[in-house]
Amino acid sequence: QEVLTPETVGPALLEDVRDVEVIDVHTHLLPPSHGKLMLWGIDELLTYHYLVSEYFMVAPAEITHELFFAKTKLEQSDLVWQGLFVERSPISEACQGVITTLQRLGLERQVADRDLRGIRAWFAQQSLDEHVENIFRLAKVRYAVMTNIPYVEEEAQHWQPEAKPVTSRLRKALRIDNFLKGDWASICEALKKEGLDETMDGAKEYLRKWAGIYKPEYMMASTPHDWRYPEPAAAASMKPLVKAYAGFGASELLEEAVVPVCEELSLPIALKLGAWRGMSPDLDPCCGGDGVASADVASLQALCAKFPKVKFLVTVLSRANQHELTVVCQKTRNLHLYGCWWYCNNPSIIEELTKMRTEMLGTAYTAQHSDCRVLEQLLYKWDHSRQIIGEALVPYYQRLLRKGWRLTREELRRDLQLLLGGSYEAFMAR
Ligand code: RAT
Ligand code: ZN
Repeated sequence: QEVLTPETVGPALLEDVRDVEVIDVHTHLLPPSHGKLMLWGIDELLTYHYLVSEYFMVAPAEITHELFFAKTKLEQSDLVWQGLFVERSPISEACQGVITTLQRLGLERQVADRDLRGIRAWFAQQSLDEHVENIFRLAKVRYAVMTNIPYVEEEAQHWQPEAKPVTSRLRKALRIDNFLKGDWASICEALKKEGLDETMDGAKEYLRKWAGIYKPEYMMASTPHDWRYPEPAAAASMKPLVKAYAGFGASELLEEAVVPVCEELSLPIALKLGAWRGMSPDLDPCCGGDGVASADVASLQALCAKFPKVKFLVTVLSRANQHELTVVCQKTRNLHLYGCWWYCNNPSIIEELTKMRTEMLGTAYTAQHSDCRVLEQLLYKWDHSRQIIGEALVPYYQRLLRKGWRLTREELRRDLQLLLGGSYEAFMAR
């Protein structure tokens, strides 16, 4: 039994945080059976929406958004490489991610030579199924949860009439943003396609049907940036006044369809608060057009309090919301906090959030999720986060040990496992 000291706990922690097998509770990865929807390889890495957004800040004026998005993936990737990796040093987080990924794949020489062709040649040699397994093994990710959207036709067709078996590395999640948005028109379209009634019962049947196909870990939605729960009285009372109004609003859909079906099937609801969708529509073709807004954390608290039998998972996009959210999480038994999302998935913010969360929640939260869209991003997103989370945690253990607390290496590993998947599984199983 290795007993740690204030001197040995730091190196031990940094080693163990690199080794621990994590659970990735939210990604956009899809299995190889989804064909071109499964993103992998250098050209997908270079055209990740974080990088395309960055590229437009330095792109020559004649490269309009229209022109760029009309190009092939290969041409787009050439432009991003030239603009962000050749003409300047790739110091941003998303750029560094590409370099970490290539280094982890043993492509240092090609990177040093700025040899994009050589990099492409390496990827072209990979056989996909092996490559998937290899990446999960290298990233030390036990499994990742996908984002499965039933009303996106080209995606849904891969599951019908029932889900095909996929690698045990990927689990499913039923994504239902249109319900939380109160987008009754788009829900009706989906109901029509499935031959279901355009009623609240039809909507419930639709959720049940897709939950039956996916057997998801949870239902997930990102809420509109101005989401309020309960809906302000003014908005609700307007509805009967609108003569042609025949649909349901966000709160009704949540209370009368989503929550009852989740209760019935014992499914948690994972929420993502604070994305300001379509802030910069020019970038929407690459998924990069969204901004961030401070969300109403009190609405989340009200929702959890109103439905104590439903489990909620939550992450927020705005740094400004993080402190109040952490307090709400500490007080709310049916709520679990996960990850540093998107604009918060930057080293300086991960460090700050990990410290604050540890100080208030101990190990009862999930320190990170990757949100990967491209397979190989698992390498960099997890490498970077492991390092930062590890460094952020060291002082807490040193302080504890200086007080005479006896800590074994095994106990340290247990804690790291809790923070990177164990607490999630415990919450889900409770
Ligand atoms: O981080 C992202 O890739 C975003 O585009 C969103 O998809 C976000 O993660 C989400 O799940 O809504
Ligand atoms: Zn996401």
